[in-house]
Amino acid sequence: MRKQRKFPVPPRVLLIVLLIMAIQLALALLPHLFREESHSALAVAHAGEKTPALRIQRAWSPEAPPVVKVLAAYMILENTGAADRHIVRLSSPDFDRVEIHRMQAKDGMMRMVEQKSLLLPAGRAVTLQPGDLHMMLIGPRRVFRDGDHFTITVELDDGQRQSVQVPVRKRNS
Ligand SMILES: [Cu+2]
Repeated sequence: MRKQRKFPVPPRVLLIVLLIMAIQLALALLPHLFREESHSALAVAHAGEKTPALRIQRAWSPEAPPVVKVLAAYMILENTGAADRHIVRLSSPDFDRVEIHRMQAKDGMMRMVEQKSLLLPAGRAVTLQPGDLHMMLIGPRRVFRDGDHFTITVELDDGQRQSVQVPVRKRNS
């Protein structure tokens, strides 16, 4: 009679059974952990909807001749939240690219410098206006006339997104 016969189950089989049980336990727990994570992400998104930290006002874009392939947009961006935010991305279905530029004097010349990330201080308003900060709209996908609108989506560093309808107006109206 061999020694192993004394065990009701051979040790190797017992080990495999334990391993299967451990894997089953891990599989049962893992989706639960992921679910917890997605729940909290959802809560953040809802909180953001209820209290949007960004208020956009007085948006407009000066009408330009159809040959002009770069337009500008101006507006007031107010951060009504308690935390500083940055604009990290701009997009529009009506343009190839949207950037934020600042007019800066260099060597006696005014130049436009792209702002990769624009700070919106907590509780403050940042004004985009001619000769200063502005949105640069590159590659319009159609011609915009006085009275037309286009959409720009602003994305903040906390993931909050806000779209603004920008009316096109004659420059001196
Ligand atoms: Cu510019």
